Amino acid sequence: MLSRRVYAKRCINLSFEENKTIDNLHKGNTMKIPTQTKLDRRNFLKLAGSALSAAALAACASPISALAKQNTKKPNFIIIFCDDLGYGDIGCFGSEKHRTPNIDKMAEQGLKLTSFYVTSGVCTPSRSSLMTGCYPRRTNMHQDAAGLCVLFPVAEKGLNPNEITIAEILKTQNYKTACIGKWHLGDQKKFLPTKQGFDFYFGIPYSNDMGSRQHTKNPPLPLLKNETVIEAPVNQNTLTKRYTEQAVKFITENKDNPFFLYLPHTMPHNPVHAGDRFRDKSANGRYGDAVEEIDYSTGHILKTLEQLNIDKNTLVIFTSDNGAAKRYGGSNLPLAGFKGSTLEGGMREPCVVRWPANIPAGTSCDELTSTIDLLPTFALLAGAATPKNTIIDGKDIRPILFGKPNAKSLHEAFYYYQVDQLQAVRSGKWKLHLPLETKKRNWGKPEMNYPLKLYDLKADIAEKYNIADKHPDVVKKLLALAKKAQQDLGDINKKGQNQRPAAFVQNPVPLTIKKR
Ligand SMILES: [Ca+2]
Repeated sequence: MLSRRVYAKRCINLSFEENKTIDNLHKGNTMKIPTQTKLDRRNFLKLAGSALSAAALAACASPISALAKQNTKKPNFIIIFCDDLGYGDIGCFGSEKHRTPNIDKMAEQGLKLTSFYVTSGVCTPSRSSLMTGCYPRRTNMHQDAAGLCVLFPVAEKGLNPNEITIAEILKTQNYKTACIGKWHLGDQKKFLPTKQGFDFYFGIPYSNDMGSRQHTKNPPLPLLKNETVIEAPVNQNTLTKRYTEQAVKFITENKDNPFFLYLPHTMPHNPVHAGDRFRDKSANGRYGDAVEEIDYSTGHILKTLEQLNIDKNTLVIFTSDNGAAKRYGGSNLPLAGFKGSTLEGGMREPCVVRWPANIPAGTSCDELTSTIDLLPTFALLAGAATPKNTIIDGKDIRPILFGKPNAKSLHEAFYYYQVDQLQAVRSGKWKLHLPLETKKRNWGKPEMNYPLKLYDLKADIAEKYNIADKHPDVVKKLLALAKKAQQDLGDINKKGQNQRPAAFVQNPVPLTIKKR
């Protein structure tokens, strides 16, 4: 379960501002509460528990009614997170095969982020970053207990409950939270979304190709409601529809209070499924059917926000957990490479952000942004503090979202890891592929004697023209940045100085329907 003691400790040490607030409140000086440091008593107590000091408890007690009022103005957050959807798979990012009018309209009303990255070309590490605001190696979620690239069913490993997730941060500000979809950060009870800050969970715990149909040793693919398996094997044809219904229900029930909806779709990951209304309707087989159903789902959610008159106060992000796979019909064009690669196609994702009250309509930004930025940015937007004694790799991207003139990425460098190996680094428009004797792949034999390559991504988004010879100073600078990451986060056979442990359970058990 969530380590209450650790959370309480971190809450108390959150920041100078936070401590000042507690001091002020303790002295009865409730007029000086900084807006970013409002504490919600119920959730704060729930999370912080018995380890919280008496002073902090007293601090939480007085301003309850005032805070409740202010909380109604906090923005809602929705993250629609596809599984294996490619950079070129939606209309507003260039797809000519898939009809995605709802997502395209969302882009017309909002912002396209065209250099938006996930931190890994595969599910588990990528999702760990969205939840924690950190690179996967920071939290040791870059590989499973056996060194494979993702978690598998009945895994002894999971995201450490001591990590403070984006949901837990929002809980301190009285948000209602739901995770509806594929989790993939641990399938044992102590690792489920309900133990990581989510009030409600509905979905599958790992990938849809990890059921007993694909691997006889696995349990039938389970569908969970909170911590209980309610269907196994799950009927995948109706999953997108059911996720959407659950999402609309959650939004409707929480229209009067701030909420965070994390909607990690199971589709269009292989084996690709679509509902009756969408099956055999697209121009791109089952893959296209699934993408068009996700588009419909997105439109339905946006329409619900409008009908409830909360769309202006709701920030919605649409993106994907990694690039399209090579075989199943998806496209990463114009990027090179596929899922499971440190080429752009594996890790740069289509991203659309809509928030009518704050994000200018019909805009686009090519500054480097990433899923790791969402935790600190949402925290700031919600008036919550981020844990100051814990390294967070993400940056505040509010100026980019709000379309501030000349808003720049705050990332000096972005790091591309494949499992445990650092393979590339980007800084500004430059991307350096490191020279590697053995370049690791997720599966199969490594690529041998991979040479150093430098690309100018502004001029050469497809990574075709190696211009390392012409820019020795740039190569030198990026090699130095790579060295920093190798020391900080580690590399193959090298521990990083600032990594934090994942968590493990002994004797993991399969998630199955309990017999009555
Ligand atoms: Ca994926």
